[in-house]
Amino acid sequence: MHPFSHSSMRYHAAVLLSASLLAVGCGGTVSRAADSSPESGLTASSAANPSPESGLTGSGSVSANASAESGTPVAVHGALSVRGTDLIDGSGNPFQLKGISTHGLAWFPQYVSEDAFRTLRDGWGANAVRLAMYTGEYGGYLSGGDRTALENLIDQGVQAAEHLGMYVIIDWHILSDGNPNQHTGEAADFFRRMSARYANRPNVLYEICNEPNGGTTWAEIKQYADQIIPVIRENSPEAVIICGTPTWSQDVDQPAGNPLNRPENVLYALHFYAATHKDGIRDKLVRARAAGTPVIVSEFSICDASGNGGIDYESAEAWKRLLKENNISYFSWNLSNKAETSALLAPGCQKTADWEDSDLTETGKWVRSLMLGQ
Ligand code: IDC
Repeated sequence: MHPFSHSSMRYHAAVLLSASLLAVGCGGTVSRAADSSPESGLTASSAANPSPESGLTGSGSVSANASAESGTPVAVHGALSVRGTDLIDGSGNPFQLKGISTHGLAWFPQYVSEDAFRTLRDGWGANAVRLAMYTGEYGGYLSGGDRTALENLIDQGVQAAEHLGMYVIIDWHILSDGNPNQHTGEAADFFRRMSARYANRPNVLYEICNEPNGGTTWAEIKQYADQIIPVIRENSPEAVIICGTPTWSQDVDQPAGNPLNRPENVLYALHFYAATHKDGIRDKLVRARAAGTPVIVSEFSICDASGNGGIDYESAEAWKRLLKENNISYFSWNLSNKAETSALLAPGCQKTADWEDSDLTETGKWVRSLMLGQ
């Protein structure tokens, strides 16, 4: 049974309720009843089950799965696209993704679930999640990891997001493998299959190279992106694609001088760690937008760039103001209980959903307040 009539109110009410109650585990109770439908298999693609109830217009590719909740972020906002420097929703209004990034899928698979994502949606105000699949680190997709298991985790994450009406980024998380051209063939193969599997899903975004580094130039990233973007476009012509930028996705001011061959519906990644990246990187964001480049913060935290160390609240507040002023989408690193400052969950926390205040780190509390607009 689907509570189509009042579920939009339910979603918003849940966010407000949890804002006032400081999200003391209320996420699960508010909407769990709506999720009784069985998991649909990969082949039961949403395109086959257009949902007449969603009543969305102006976003041709919206096709909610029959088992998805309505009144959710995706049901309300539909397929996203890029216009000028803005991300816009299916009705043409500016839209801000507010999301949480997983840690490495291979390392913390326990948080890739509908219960975890529902807690983020209803308790934290998140409308999106990012699935970080390392390529070069231990257990990564290109470094001995179990590719089938990793793709199954991605599928689990995409299905969970779809049922909850949340947006989801599939992130090819290069890091130690600093130049994406090292593995263009594998990336093309991966994105060909992902974009075919999730063709026409209004909620799926593709991030094609997390953080180029080690001296990789924008010209080299462009060379890679100009090969990968057409592969995705063949299956998912309208999907929003996120492209990394040089120096661990800090040099977002560079694409303007040397545009991609097919820049439609592409966002450029700027990643920051507030204790390391300050005015210099904030200036890059401002300059990039002034030059017409649409920016997304597809990863950030408020500690230093190691993912650890102290929190810089002053710099974090400056970033918060800048994101708000410019309506920039953001994703907080990381959903895990690893003993590091950027982890959102306390090291001792064993719960995989329905977190309470005492389960969160200082970063977790700050990020939740940010998302709840406090
Ligand atoms: C870090 C994790 C850490 C892990 C390491 C692997 O927090 O637990 O051991 O990766 O090398 C990034 C990367 C992101 C990093 C993060 C913190 O995208 O993968 O995660 N960071 O160093 N860019 C800037 C910082």
